[in-house]
Amino acid sequence: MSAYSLPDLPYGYGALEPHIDARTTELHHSQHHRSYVDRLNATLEANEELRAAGEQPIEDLLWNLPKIPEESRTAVRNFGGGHANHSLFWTILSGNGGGEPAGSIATAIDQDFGSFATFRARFAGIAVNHIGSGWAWLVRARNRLVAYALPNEDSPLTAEEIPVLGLDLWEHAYYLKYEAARRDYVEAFWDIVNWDEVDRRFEVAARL
Ligand code: MN3
Repeated sequence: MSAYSLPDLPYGYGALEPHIDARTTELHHSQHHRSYVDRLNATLEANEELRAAGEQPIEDLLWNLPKIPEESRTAVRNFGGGHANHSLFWTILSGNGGGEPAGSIATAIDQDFGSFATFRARFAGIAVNHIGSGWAWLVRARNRLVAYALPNEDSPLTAEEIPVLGLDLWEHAYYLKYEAARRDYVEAFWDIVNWDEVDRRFEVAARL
């Protein structure tokens, strides 16, 4: 029995064109994300103690990472993080996205960063300057919004911080179209952010 499953994308593989090309989205979802799900399930199935752990939502599994037996913890961190991160990523993107945020998230960004323009420049700087694989994150932490990068598939949830926006910085996320120009990929990201979904996630996080 598989505990976790690959979610369908909320749009077709070409929906994020021209900002993210269809082939990249297809490989990213059907190969990379699927591989995280499969390897997470294999990790949980291989350890009798972990079978019940796979019954919780993926977010809870990562929140409770310290409770995972040490011999399996790195695998759960990587593959569970990969599943959670990509599951968030697909929802905060939209072919009809872009523009500026509205609602509670807009107010919070103004409050914690000064303005949307300041936030956008800070987040883009973090994303462009991060070395190697990882993600740029906007998280709700200790009642405020914070932006930072984490390496690999590490999830903010493991630090008990709630991600509301994330940008995949692995080369598989952009290299087919952008090659070494990560800066252009980061710039294109702003045209496909689904701010309604970011706002929804922020409101859920603010209630926790
Ligand atoms: Mn990825």
